[in-house]
Amino acid sequence: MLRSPRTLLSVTSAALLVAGLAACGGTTKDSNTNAGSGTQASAAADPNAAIKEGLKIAFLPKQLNNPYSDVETGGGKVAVEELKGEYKLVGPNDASASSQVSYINTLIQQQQDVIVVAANDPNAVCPSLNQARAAKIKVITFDSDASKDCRDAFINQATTEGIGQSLAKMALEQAGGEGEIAVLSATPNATNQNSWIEVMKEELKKPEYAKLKLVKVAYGNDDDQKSFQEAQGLLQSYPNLKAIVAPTTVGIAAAARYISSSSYKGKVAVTGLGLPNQMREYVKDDTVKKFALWNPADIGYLAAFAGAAMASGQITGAPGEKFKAGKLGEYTIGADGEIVLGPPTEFTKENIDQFNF
Ligand code: RAM
Repeated sequence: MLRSPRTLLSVTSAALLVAGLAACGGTTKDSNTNAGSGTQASAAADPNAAIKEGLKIAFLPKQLNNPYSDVETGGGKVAVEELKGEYKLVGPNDASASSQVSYINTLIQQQQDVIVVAANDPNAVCPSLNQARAAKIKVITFDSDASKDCRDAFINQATTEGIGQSLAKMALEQAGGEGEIAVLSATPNATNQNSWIEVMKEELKKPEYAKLKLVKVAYGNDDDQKSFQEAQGLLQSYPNLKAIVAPTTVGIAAAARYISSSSYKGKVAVTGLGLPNQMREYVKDDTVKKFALWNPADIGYLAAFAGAAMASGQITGAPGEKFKAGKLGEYTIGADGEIVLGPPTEFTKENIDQFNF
């Protein structure tokens, strides 16, 4: 969750704010406001309701051409098959703020039962998502949340605090306890990365981080080439950099590729969040000592089960409600409609070969 203070706004001014932000093409960390009053729980939940067959469950990740999204939605597909539903996958080829809006509008026309979306911007998607909800479509965010007032539940990969703290800790270890570090993030609008970076910055205020200096947050937009160039640019601007922390699978892979073939190999650490299959060669050639991630397939799987439970009336998104998520077991909805998958895994040379995603 973003930690920015909640602003109390009337419904009308909140709507105007959302419309205004959408019009200007997106929301960056500082302009985001969670103007909603929380999850809309309409009818009462019936925990004994049977899961409906034939539910139309559509996945809309941040972007299609990202190996992370493939693994994530692959897990969703498996779940939809187990649920005897109809799986659909749509999405843009870039993660820019408003790139998902037209897809949401089409999904509404198609009368999907559930839209599972990783928001590229917390507010740009809101008017369309609320139209979907008005059309009785359940909206589940996963991976990257939308503003709370335009979705029914959020599948968070791990706690936001846990991810931010782990990024800070890995940076400290990898930088050898002191010196300059830089963040190489995804897009400037991404809800997930922005909330992790915010937690990271809070962590860096603690005494044990006193000798670590965050000199720059760069954005590779989850585009491989741009991320590579940004990594290169960071070293040109900050030749004394001790570590690049990339809280994005695209960014960390591009940064590792750059460092591994440069004179900075062995001098500049790369850490953050990555896919074991993309990172294996850089762990084995010693460019990367440690990084972290959850299993993206499980997020997609859990999101499909949450969506089906909601579309069947078992849950409404209210805190305390429980539902069963197939092989993952039972989950309880937390504050603000958030469902946490579980703790992330740390990968090193010792364990990386046990993972295949
Ligand atoms: C990228 C995307 C995604 C994020 C992972 C860690 O693939 O930005 O949203 O969760 O990295």
